Amino acid sequence: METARIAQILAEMGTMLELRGENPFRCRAYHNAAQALQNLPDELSSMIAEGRLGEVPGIGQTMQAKIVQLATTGTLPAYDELRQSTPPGLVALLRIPGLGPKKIKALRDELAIESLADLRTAAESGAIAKLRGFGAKTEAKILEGIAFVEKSGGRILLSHAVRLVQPIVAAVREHRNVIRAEVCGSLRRRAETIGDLDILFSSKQPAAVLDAFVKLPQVATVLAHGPTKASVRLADGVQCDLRGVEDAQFPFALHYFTGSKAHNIAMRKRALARGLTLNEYALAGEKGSISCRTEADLFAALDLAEIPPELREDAGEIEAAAAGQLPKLVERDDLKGTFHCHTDWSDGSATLAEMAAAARERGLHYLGIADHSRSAGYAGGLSIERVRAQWAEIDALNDSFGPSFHLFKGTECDILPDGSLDYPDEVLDGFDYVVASVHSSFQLPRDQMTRRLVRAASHPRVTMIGHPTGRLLLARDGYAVDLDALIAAAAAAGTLIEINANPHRLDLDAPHCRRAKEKGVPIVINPDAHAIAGLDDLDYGIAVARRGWLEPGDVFNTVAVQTMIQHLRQRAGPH
Ligand code: DGT
Ligand code: CA
Ligand code: CA
Ligand code: ZN
Repeated sequence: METARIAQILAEMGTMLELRGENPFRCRAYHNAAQALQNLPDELSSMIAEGRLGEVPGIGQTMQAKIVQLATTGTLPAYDELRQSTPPGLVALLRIPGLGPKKIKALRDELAIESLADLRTAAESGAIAKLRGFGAKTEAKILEGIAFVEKSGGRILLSHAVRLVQPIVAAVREHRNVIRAEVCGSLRRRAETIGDLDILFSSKQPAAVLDAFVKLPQVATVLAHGPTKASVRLADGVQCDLRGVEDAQFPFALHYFTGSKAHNIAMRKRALARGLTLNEYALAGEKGSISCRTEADLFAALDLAEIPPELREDAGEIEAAAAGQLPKLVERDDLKGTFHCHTDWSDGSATLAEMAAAARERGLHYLGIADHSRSAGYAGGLSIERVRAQWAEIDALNDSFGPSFHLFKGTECDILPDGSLDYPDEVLDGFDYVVASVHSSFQLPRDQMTRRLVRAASHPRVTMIGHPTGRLLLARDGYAVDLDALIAAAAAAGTLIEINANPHRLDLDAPHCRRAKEKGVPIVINPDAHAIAGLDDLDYGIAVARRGWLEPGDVFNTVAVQTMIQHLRQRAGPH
């Protein structure tokens, strides 16, 4: 059995014993042993063979016997018994913010709570508020926690994770014993949703850093706290893992804990093919370990160009890096402007002038306005008269800007259920560009929805398709649609497809961006901003584009303002 799995089993046993209220020292022994296994100086199998397991601090005699049994037979009766006698729902309660083993044991003893369902019933009836050591506030918190866990499966949006991690990683970096620290895991890869936060640091005294970490004000519950690793639950229920390594190990650990798991496995294979072993601490060969100062050194040691974290999904990035064919990924500074922004003419909160000023402050040279169309009554959709009034105001603002900034007249035009558009062609002709989006009849069968979007993408006045699947991350699946058919139609008509950078949407997703690129469909990164702050969401759109292998040339809004003015004029044709 793999060492990591053995460590996991011991940790799980420690947790189950805690939930039963066993002697804390006994529980600790399991967690310490699990921790020690993760930091072994050598391969477990050779340490067992040489009888050196006893030398490892944190592994006592009884624990040694258990580890040897697991390593050699793959089973441990004590583990199976514990699992059988621990209700499976009980461990899940640890995911609720503010509930540690002690509280869970009290709930089980006093109210026979053994699952999330039991917990909800008790909290809703007010029984928890009456328990000693709980109270009404805790009960309300528990109800919130249940809602969160059920809604998200425990995952959170990338934007949420970024907000949470920033102050924590800053605090870690400020600690005087820290040499360097980085965010790893799915957050460093800029995945659209995040399971837990992973932070890595290097230090000569990791224990002191971890002691400070578990006392941070953001921490609600300490799940595990050892000499080189701690896991905590933050006040809003999210788990955060912090690991410390020696500085010489940092590049290897950074690479390993950035993942993805699939990428790591492929990298380890590549190392093995060269007679090297790669793990979270080192890259080693016959003649000892190869020292690396940075991740780039690690890649170079395997004859690879440095692979950006966003590409590390074992989706061809290692082959591309070996062949010197990695894309030069688009960056935020490549964006010269953006489209699909709302103002207070429809359901936005800022005025045209305010949005323009905010865009300029963010280094953009053009901004495409796109208030809702007339059918979108729920969102203050614009009548044709209001559209013409808005054009006049945009013309006046453009006169005041000069050549370095430009507002484009646009609309987020509803795609009606039959695929026709919400304004007549002669009105559409007056816009500089048109975003066409679905905002109604989400339940259409897949073939009908596909025909609807294909028809819109083929319309000569449509510049781009907005949020093409309509999904809301962690809240609502997208409507059923054949995206490949949409991409093909967009390619044929020269229509663009949007990456909606709103962190709730991130739609088109990264794998389909890559497909669109292959089919020659340019992508446009739009914030769908409904307020000034929404413009900052462009960073999340860039994350999706990078995960989709896009280069500046694949992204429409990387061209300069004067080129864009001409480009849109040509697309619109003479009228
Ligand atoms: P998440 O937290 O679900 O959003 O996704 P990650 O990728 O952050 O996953 P996490 O937190 O479980 O682990 C962080 C990284 O550690 C992961 O991306 C790759 C590495 N890792 C974790 N478990 C394994 C494993 O069993 N094998 C290998 N090769 N790598 C692993
Ligand atoms: Ca993670
Ligand atoms: Ca983790
Ligand atoms: Zn929309």
